[in-house]
Amino acid sequence: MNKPVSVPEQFDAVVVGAGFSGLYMLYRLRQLGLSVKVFESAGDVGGTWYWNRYPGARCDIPTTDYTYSFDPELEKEWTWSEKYATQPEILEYLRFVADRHGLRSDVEFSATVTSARWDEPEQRWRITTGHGQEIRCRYYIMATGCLSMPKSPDIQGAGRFAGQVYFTSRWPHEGADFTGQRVAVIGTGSSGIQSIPLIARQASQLTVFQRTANFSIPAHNGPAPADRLKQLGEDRDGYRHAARWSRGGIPVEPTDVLGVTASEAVRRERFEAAWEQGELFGILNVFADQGVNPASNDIVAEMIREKIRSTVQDPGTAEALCPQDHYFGTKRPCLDTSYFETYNLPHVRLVDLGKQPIVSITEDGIETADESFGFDAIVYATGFDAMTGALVAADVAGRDGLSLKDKWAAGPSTYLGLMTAGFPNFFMLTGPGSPSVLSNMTVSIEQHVDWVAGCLEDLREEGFETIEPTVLAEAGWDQHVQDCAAITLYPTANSWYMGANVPGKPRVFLPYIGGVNAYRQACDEVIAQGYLGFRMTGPGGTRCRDGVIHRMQPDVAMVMELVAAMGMPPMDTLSAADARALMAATAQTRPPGPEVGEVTDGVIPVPAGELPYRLYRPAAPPEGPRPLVVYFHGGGWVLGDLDSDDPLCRDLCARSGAVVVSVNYRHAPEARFPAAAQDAFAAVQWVDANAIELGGIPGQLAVAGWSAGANIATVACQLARDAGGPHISGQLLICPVVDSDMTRPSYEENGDGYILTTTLMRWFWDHYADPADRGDPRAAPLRGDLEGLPPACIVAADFDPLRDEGVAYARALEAAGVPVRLARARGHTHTSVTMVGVVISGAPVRAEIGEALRNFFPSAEPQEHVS
Ligand code: NA7
Repeated sequence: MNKPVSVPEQFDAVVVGAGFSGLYMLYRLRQLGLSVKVFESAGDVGGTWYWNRYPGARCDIPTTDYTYSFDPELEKEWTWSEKYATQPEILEYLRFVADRHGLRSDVEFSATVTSARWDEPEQRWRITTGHGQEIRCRYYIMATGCLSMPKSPDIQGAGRFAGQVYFTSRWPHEGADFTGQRVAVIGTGSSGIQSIPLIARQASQLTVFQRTANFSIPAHNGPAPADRLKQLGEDRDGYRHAARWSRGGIPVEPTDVLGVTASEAVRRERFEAAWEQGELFGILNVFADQGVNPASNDIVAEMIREKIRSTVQDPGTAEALCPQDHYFGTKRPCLDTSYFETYNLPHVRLVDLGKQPIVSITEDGIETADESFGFDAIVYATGFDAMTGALVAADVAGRDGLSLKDKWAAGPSTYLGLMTAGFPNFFMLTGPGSPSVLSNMTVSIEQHVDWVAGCLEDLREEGFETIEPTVLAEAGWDQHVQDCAAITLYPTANSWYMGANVPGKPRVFLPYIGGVNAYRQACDEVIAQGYLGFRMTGPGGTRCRDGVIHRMQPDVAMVMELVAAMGMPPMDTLSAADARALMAATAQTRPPGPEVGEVTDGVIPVPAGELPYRLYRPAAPPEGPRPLVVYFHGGGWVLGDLDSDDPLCRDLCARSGAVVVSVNYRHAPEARFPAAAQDAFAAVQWVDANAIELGGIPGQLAVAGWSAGANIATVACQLARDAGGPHISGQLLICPVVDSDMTRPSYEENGDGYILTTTLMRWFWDHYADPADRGDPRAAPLRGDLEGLPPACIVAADFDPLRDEGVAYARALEAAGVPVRLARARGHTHTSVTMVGVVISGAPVRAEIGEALRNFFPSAEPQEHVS
């Protein structure tokens, strides 16, 4: 144990932790000329790699990538001996880095920070250590790691065992010798899976207690991959740059092969290649959709299960080792060396706690529901209070004495994973809300540290002394972190990513899953926008540009990028015929939407001729008549047809349990106002009159539409009321056009860049109606008499030029006594909610729509399941 050195009272910065992040932070702070003290509770540098000394402990990212890149000389002088280096070698590397840059002199080892308090009058942090030191610093930086706080054994009787007890996360320096011993290992995460084969080599009996079977692939360890060494040799800077701007922190080209549509041969070939490669980012990239689409994920998962079955000889043990309760990747997959083979050894046994739960640890072993086991040693490989554990345990109190633990009682809240409101000058490296554990940690660490260092430099240059995120910016980031997770399968698992492994811990998705590249871009953008969402104070005053860095749903943003990359001409520069052709062409590439029971086409005789319709009948029982929904497609009265909104109609049908009749009406400019509105009303009359023939329940009829289709749907409601029928039970208006007044703020705010533009809207109006007609309630239904109209569900999307008129219509209907449900499509555009099977974040909005439709028909049967 190092003797505590005397420290000066004041430092510019205090850093907690001397692992990968703390060491680099120290290096960068020194470069800025700041005085720094690092406190490290361990006896040496290394962090995670200091503590996790269990047999078999290795990195699960190839070590050529799991390495600092800030010092090119360092890279020249250090060569990793294996593809996945062992814990001792990684620890040696960190010692080498510390020595090379003389970092130890500013680190106090075996010293724990016991509390940190923000001193408002002083504008400094007051730090207390376990040695009783009192230190003041301007900046307090937690470099405490994501997997550093071991989970306390949450098993009955854990303290009773009289034999040897080991924790993988706190392995003794002198090692452990299990020769001739009866050993239990509890836990089959990475630590268990890495250590079990090696413990089995020594133990006379090894019993593994498995609560959850885990996916693991062979690491195929050996020399560092030749192709990677070649790339690094030829262009190290280019390689590192590509890693920094990659999704996971390793330059892996994301595939665009979809598991659900790939042929069996392609599936097998891609899987086997990833299996042979033995890398996490490879096996997580077999298919582009495996992280979001259950069917695609199942393909990969089943192929891994096949491998397990073909490796483990005893079929019962093999089956118990096959993960079944979570999607592949949603819990951290493992890399192993002979893990599954170990169960073929005669002295190794698996106990499936699902079938045979632990009742208690006893003085001499473990008692399960069925058996008593005697052991000489128990190894706990039970994991960590991940990502937040070390931070909340550190007794940090910010402004007004608010403790971090209390602030985060319902789950962590951060801005960019780097700071948290109410805690000025308090930084976290790899905090919750940062990519950290989902990425190659070293790349993320260097990015976080560089960002913090750059920030401190900017503060100094601009004469500020404190920085703190705003509540608005932080709430926006928290929402974005959850939005990114919500479109994936990850939140469905009981993983430590979700805090699910620690009893009582709030279930919140902890890391940022949007990618290292997207995260880096967000961090850079925040600075480019003058530290958007941060408040900076100093003797010269305060500066705060409040705001939210990402408000758009992540998958909507992705679609927008794809559309922009296609470089299509703006619709409003085309003729109506060309615009229609373009719309039809883009519709070709969409997923088809959910299956329904039956789809039939027909025609509706109306005064103007015949209108084609397509009828969608739900699949699920019961047989017999259903409520009817007459649907009108979008397209500004100019574009669209029965095909254009087909996936949406299927979705509405499946979700509502109603028969949906999608009607094609006459289009402008060939048939201008009021043709479309007249057709809509005539179609509603015809469907009502023919309800029985169409399989509907007479008198249970609603209208629905999107955009201009919603316009004529609600106009039909007004006409039906005025004509004394037919009775309409409800109106679903998705992003409706309800007024010709284009001065509402959303036309300005969202007027350009979100597919439906203000210019395009003007183009639609010009095609549809003469200026003199645009105030007519049959064109601008907001201006009509709204009393006595059917209950409405109105969808208003944040990034829609039509947002404000949709909201205005909802308010006006309410004022007229009409029951209204206003569904906010948060982070969506005019078009994205309707993108069935493409924009996953639209599904909750469509679920709300489906519920609204069902509620229009009180006696209707419950809906079918649509995910
Ligand atoms: P993990 O991945 O959290 O694994 C811990 C294992 O211990 C896991 O199988 C747990 O089952 C099991 N566990 C935890 N508590 C219990 C109790 N009470 N009873 C039985 N089994 C239990 O931690 P690791 O240290 O292996 O790996 C952490 C990360 O380090 C890893 O992901 C890599 O990124 C490196 P569960 O799955 O929760 O049912």
